[in-house]
Amino acid sequence: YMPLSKHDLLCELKNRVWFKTLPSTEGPFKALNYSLLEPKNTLYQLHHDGFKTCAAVMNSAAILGSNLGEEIDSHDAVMRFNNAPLSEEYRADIGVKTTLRLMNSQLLADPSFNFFTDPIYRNITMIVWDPAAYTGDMEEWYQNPDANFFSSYEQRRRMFPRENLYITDPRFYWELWDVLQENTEAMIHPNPPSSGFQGIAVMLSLCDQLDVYEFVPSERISMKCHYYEKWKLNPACTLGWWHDLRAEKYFILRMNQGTKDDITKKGKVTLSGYRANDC
Ligand code: NCC
Repeated sequence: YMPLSKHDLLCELKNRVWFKTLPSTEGPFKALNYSLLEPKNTLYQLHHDGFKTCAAVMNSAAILGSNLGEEIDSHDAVMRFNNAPLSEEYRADIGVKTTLRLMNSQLLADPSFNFFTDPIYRNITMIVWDPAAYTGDMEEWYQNPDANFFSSYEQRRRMFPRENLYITDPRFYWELWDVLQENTEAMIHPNPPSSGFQGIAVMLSLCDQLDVYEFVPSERISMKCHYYEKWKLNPACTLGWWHDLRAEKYFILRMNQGTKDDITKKGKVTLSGYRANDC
């Protein structure tokens, strides 16, 4: 096992991991005419010029007290995850700007997330993924998704036909998983990568430079889970259980172009995007 350099790790991602939307021309999605439901432009057509500077803000409680809100909002594009709220009380630490939101399928399937009414899900680009088997059997996935979100997706597409809401092709995150496993000395869980890690890969394909906040934890690391659930203690949120967050975080740390101080004080890792690298 020979660890790759920063540049070679990034090139592995660049050469093998590009975001793809649901294969609407295959299997059940073809039969169901899913291509008619899809947004008019692909993610790369929509953001064809890409972005110079980007931020990806994790849902970690460690961001509380960081005062990073302004710094985060000064990026050209900001990605947030799942139901991460933008309420006034968190603004100073997390900012408010949101360009993209990457969510797991629970957010659409479970009505308690108020996906259809909460303004945090309006006027942004959204990506939703659902854990599918590594085998890539689309029929089986459609019949038995991890969370029952296909009907909500259809309903939402009819409600807001001009919205850019994408379903991830499971092959995207399994390709990402392959690169993670091949570059991790230990065996990792055979589960899809976390939303945070998937989002980092999406942003690397869109941005020249990406600042990732509180993925690799700062000195504010704690037992707490989310910045919006101050009472919930669960170290697995930060260290992983179902998702192999430790492997993901170590992988990202190995590509860091920023300083140690940025990690300790800000929980910030700076990565150079696909476009900024010749591979
Ligand atoms: O917790 P979650 O993730 O929504 O967080 C988004 C991403 O932020 C990073 N994170 C979060 C908390 C923390 N203390 N440290 C972190 O590094 C992770 O990279 C994470 O991916 C998910 O990945 O989709 C996840 O979603 C939740 C949950 O479904 C949503 O929050 C909606 O309630 C999962 N929790 C459960 O299913 C109970 C979580 O395992 C993964």
